[in-house]
Amino acid sequence: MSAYSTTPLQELDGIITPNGLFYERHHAGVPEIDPQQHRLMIHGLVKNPMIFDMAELRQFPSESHIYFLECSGNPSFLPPYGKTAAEVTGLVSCAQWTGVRLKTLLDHAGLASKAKWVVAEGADGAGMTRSIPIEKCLDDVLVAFSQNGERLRPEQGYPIRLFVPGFEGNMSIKWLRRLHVTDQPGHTREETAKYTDLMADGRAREFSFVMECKSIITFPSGSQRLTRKGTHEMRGIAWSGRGKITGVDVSIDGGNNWSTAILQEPVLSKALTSFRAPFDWDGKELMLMSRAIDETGYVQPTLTQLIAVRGKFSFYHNNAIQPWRISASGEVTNGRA
Ligand SMILES: Nc1nc2c(c(=O)[nH]1)N[C@H]1C(S)=C(S)[C@@H](COP(=O)(O)O)O[C@H]1N2
Ligand SMILES: [Mo]
Repeated sequence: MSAYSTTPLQELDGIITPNGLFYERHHAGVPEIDPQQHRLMIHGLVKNPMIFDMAELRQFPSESHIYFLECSGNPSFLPPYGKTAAEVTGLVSCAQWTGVRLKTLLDHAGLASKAKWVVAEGADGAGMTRSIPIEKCLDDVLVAFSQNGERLRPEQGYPIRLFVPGFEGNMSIKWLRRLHVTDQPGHTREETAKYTDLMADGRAREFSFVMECKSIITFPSGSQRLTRKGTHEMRGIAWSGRGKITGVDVSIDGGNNWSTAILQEPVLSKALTSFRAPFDWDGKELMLMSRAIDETGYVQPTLTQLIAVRGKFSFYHNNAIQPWRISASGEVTNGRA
């Protein structure tokens, strides 16, 4: 089993990723967990430390929400650049998640006044451990047990995973077994050796949580082909970890001119949003681009703009505009290569 698999974005329509095509990333394999034996512990800065079995968890009030999940290395800044949409940004998917709000469980355990962070730990070989600020934990974080109506698949964290909407995928700890409430972040391996951004001055930025606004054209995209001249429909997806997508601009001339794409309802906060725009192809070379804008007014940057801010050493959090070249013969290739 490979350490990751991507979602075939260029083959899908709509905003819901079928469970069998959801991207998958694990650092030390997929553990086989008996739900009868599995427990979730909440301890640390709480009035009543607790251990829940899975049946107890399902007796709390639950909620369902549609959210995207994206790995922060999607793609990294390093070549080789992918050929297809899946190879470029296939580490993003979107599903309807059902679970108990973490706030509900924390309220139940009773937070101490000093509680500032929750350090979440998985029951896999990696013992994946990440620190989440208490404000986020009391906001929209879920302890999820279902995805698109069915119980989580083993690869997605069965029987329970943390789901941290809009934050880098790594924080949505799968096979969740422990929530340690603390007054400090854990500064765990995953937030020191990895998942930090090395800046131009040699210092590393820790805790770059939010997945910034991004989009990708899925048709026409790399490895596809236009077989007739005339009007075509450009299609794609956009998303932002900060909330709703408010617009997507598209260009066919490499970003010199932009027009406005049509957004397909529903447009949901921290979920994929589909967009469409007609364009003409008369057999000349084109360079297709999309740039998304979110409700904070943030505009998806070019790679040049991103590198100007971050320097050349960044690895994670590349949300740059993705160009696709259409050749005179109709072949679509990565405009970056
Ligand atoms: N316990 C545990 N949780 C984990 C991981 C892991 O290896 N172990 N991988 C993380 C990473 S890097 C990502 S991007 C997401 C992927 O979730 P998915 O496989 O459901 O798409 O899970 C995160 N949670
Ligand atoms: Mo990831």
